[in-house]
Amino acid sequence: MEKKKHFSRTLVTTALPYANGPVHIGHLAGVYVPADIYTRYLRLRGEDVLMIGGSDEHGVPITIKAQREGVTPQDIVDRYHNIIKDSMAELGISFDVYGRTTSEMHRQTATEFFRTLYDKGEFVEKTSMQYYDEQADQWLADRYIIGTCPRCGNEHAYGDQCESCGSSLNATDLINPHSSITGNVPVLRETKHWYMPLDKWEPKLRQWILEEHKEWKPNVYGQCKSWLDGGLQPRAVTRDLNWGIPVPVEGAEGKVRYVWFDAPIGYISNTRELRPDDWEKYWKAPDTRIIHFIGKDNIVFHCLIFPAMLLAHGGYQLPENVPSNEFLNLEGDKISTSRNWAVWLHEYLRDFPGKQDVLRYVLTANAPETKDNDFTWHDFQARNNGELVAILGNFVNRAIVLTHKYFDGHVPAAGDLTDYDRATLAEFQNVRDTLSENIETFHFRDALKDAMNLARIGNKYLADTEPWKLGQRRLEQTGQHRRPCRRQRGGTA
Ligand code: B3M
Ligand code: ZN
Repeated sequence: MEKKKHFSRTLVTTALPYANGPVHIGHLAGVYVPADIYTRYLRLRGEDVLMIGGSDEHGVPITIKAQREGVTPQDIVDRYHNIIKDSMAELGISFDVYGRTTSEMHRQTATEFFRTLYDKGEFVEKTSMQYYDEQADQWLADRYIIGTCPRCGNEHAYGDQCESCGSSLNATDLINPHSSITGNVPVLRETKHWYMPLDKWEPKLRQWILEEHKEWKPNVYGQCKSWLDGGLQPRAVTRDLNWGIPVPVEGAEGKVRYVWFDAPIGYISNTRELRPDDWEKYWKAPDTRIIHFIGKDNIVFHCLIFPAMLLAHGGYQLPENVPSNEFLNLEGDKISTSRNWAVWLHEYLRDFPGKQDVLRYVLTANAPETKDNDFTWHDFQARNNGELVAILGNFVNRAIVLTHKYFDGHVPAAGDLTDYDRATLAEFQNVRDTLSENIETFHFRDALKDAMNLARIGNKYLADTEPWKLGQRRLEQTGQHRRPCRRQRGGTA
């Protein structure tokens, strides 16, 4: 068996949600709940781990929302950053920092990063034809332009990305392009941009992923392989837009950085915000394990584009793994913000007060780890009643009631163990080891099954050994059997 690498610390990053709307169960199941399980597990083991999150506040998703509502982009991000931050905290997602890409620290970090690449000659400056909406009098970057994906035929692909097949696109690749502002067919106009020659990094990326990370999840590895086999193209990293971080070089007035060239650096700036004095070891030390938790539409950005940026910069570690989930549907239908078809986290928390763990449980039990999955309220109810209450709740309740009734609320020292006791303890040990292994390899559904198996074994043990009989005898021997039981109502246990 391959020897496990030793890491002294772990940096967990979670995709930065666009601050153009609240988060829903799809985001939670895909990214935040699994990342939180992984981080809490490492913390419990006493490891040095940081969980980094934050809002993605630049780019076209924000300006489109602002235009539709007739407010400023700043209004939009201020509103949704707070809703997202508060609701995730209330769900118990235990970020060590939840920052934002409009922060001063981010602007500074991102600007330094750009300058370093620029000064090293890592960009290619190129004039090309880009789409322009004459009626709106505006350049059509990214989501401002919609058309048919040349790879999968999805008719609602954006100018930078198809969310259906995960492809990262150039606007001019789209078939049948039209403006998302006016619906018009756009014209082409000349403009200058800075490009990252991804082709230059292709051999390194090939070696790193295809040879050195065969253990990555098949969906992630497969997408990367298909991209690499298709050949990487230079990507523009600047945009003609008035919302974002200005491009800090001459001749780039009025241009901002492409949001995907900006947001991943947010992981770095948020780490720096949290640990101003020693952030670098979490990014640069070879014994740091970096894990990016993301959704499947972000694979190409985290596995190819961001690593190429880090390689071009120099001095940074590449991620050890990029566990990416598939999508969660709702009652058989794709979750959609525009159709308001979602379970929004802030509304769930309002409608089910105190029921955070039920949602976390159901989203993990049903996590779309290997294929798209479906969330239904029927399943939610069935899992709550049939699993959480009947198995886990029952076990915990019986153990606590017994401890209070017969041992005054203190767990007693173990007496002589029977063979059955020993076998049960060994079984616990085995399941616990499998559970650990499953969490460490990002199989959270299986890990949850293991956790529930611990409760099942416990319930069976209680039913088989009937410790209340023993307890009753003990009370009778010590003459305490008439003492009323404090705090508990009695019952079988
Ligand atoms: N905001 C896309 C998304 O929410 C984007 C992720 C950024 S991670 C650096 O799907
Ligand atoms: Zn596509």
